[in-house]
Amino acid sequence: MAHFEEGTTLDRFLLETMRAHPGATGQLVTLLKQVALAGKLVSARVQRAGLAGMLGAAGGMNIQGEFVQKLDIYANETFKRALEHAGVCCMIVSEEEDGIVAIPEAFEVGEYCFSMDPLDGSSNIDTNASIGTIFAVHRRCTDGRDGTAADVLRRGRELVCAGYIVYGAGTVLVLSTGEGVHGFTLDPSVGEFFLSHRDLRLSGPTRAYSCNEAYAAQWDPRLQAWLASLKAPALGWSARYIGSLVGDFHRNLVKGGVFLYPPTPKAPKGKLRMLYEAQPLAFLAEAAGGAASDGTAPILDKVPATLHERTPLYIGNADAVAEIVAALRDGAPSRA
Ligand code: P6P
Repeated sequence: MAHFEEGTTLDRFLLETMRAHPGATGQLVTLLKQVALAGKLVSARVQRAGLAGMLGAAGGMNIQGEFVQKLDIYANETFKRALEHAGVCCMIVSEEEDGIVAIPEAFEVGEYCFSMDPLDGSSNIDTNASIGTIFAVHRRCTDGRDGTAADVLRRGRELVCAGYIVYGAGTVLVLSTGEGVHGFTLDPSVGEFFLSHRDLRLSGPTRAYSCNEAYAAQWDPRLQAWLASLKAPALGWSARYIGSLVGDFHRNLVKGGVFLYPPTPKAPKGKLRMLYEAQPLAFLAEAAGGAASDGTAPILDKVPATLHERTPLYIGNADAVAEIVAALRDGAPSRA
């Protein structure tokens, strides 16, 4: 990959990365520029949410049975509008939409399928905690005008790109096309994303775990034993949990850590969704040298059966994910 100094704009990064791929048509660059535009619009609205009466529930319930916040609706519409007219997508899947969103007849379709959680962590909106947009991009594998479920119900290894935009103290877009993971921070004074986190890595051991421990008594006893084994003072582990997947994942990507959302009797398949949460973050984790598992198999090897399928998720530094998988298989390690 070409050498990019800090301060490179996202546009320059995308154009120069495209030039490194002679067969590139420019459609993916256009798609990601539209994602960046939508991210800027959502960021501006999130920053003003407290003032603009955008906090609080909008009243509806989405397919997940969750109370939909007004910003969820705004984010969903903004990303759909930014992508549907650009001639680069043949379908859109969203956490906020029951079924596939087709590209309106008035617009050309393109070769990409865009899956998103438009505003993950939205239950945290009125606490000013980090929230974000998570997205996954497949190249279509079907013919015809409109994309179908078959275009996205595939192994995550077939993704061409994945990323997220975290709306926190700053707005950071993190993405990968498989060759490294890079972060771009928005300078709202000029409306540009600048390269700020080149080649983020999840390598080496970690001593930070991230989970909702209130549910721990409901987990597999072997996982409970693994968690308990971390708490010997000499081991120096710490706990960090925001309750917003994109915020928890971003902290772990920048500082190291392992995130767990295990199944419980109430959520036997876990809470998080394969298509637009687990798969894109697993794509990023592996591209950064980390790992992501459902407890038995790599997330990227699984094929979702439905658009909104859920999965258990263990993701972050590879050594910690491997320990969790081993504990669920063989029981917790003895840390003599
Ligand atoms: P819990 C937010 O509602 C979310 O979908 C993810 O962003 C987050 O990781 C998870 O749920 C938090 O779930 O059960 O800990 O509140």
